[in-house]
Amino acid sequence: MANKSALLITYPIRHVASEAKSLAESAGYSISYTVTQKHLTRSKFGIGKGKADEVRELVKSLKIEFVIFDEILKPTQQYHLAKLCKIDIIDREKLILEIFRLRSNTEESKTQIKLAELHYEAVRIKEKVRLAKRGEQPGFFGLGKYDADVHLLDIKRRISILRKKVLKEEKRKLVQRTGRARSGFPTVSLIGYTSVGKTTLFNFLTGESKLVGIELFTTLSTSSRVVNVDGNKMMFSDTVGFISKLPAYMIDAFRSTLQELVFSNVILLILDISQSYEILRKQLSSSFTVMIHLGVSVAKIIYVFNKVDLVRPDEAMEKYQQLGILNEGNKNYVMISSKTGMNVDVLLDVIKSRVFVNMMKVDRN
Ligand SMILES: Nc1nc2c(ncn2[C@@H]2O[C@H](COP(=O)(O)OP(=O)(O)OP(=O)(O)O)[C@@H](O)[C@H]2O)c(=O)[nH]1
Ligand SMILES: [Mg+2]
Repeated sequence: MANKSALLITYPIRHVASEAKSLAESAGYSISYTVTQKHLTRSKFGIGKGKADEVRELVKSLKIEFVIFDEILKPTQQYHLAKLCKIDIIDREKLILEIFRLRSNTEESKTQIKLAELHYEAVRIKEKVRLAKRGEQPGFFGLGKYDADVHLLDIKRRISILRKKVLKEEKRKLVQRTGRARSGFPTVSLIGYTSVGKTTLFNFLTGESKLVGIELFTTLSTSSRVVNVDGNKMMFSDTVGFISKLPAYMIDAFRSTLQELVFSNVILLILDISQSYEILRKQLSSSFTVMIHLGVSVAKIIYVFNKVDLVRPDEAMEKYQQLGILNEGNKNYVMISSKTGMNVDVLLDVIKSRVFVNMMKVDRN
């Protein structure tokens, strides 16, 4: 894939800027220039007018093809900035959608992503209609020239067809899950921020060889395998990673994939302990946001600090303590390396005891 030259507008915070760059690269852009700003949510352009003019000049002189804006922009802001710079503005929402689209390789994930894309488009067409009524002529820069109302109706129709498809898949999975529940296998789901090592751990536990990678969002669809752990059969599920500022409708589009979590007996919330405290906090809060949105019980969590092979033990402990995770009597965290297998046996012991406790709780309810 030929890389598209882009100018990145992001926050002046190292880990935030570096994540934005990884996202952009994962979507096939190469960043030719980076502009950092403390505020990216100003009313008209996201950034201030002076900065926006500066960006316009940079775009012209450096022959930039796209501007990547590391915030979720309102359609009006996106429109104003696109009009000023005369090129497409890819905001964080669009960037994530583009990566999802590139990575989707199953029928189900393709449908889910199409649904999210149509939602994104519908919001922008509505804005186009609104701008047109105000006498503006928003008929360019991706907004389309044809009759917006007709287009909007068509999108709504397609959304409703895809929703039905997703719903059908949800039902199919529910039947599958009920069957599984009857067969009595406890289920253990692996969740966490993108790139923390979920699939690497899944592969280690199940002997699978699912794709892992440093790029963001390597996994987009769920894989489940039954594993015999010391005579106890358990079902492990790997799933799509999370990221900060993931709009709720995108979580909803992945609902059938993520619903597995609601029914799991144990949730392994995986964090990358080799990252800074700020990033760990972000990984934790993004995972909580998704879990709360889906209605997953936080009580089922075992915190798994992965990539411990990359840090000194005292450093790892210090970060864990800084996070202030409540540990009410039961050990609810394990430090492991999915790459070397270090402590995975300890993790399995913790899982076994937790599965038993959690299943007892379910039985009593
Ligand atoms: N050093 C080290 N690297 C690891 C470990 N676990 C995973 N990695 C690396 O981290 C990167 C991401 O691993 P994945 O397993 O693809 O992560 P993921 O959480 O499944 O990521 P997504 O599917 O993109 O959300 C890969 O380059 C892995 O080799 C570990 O314990 N130690
Ligand atoms: Mg993965």
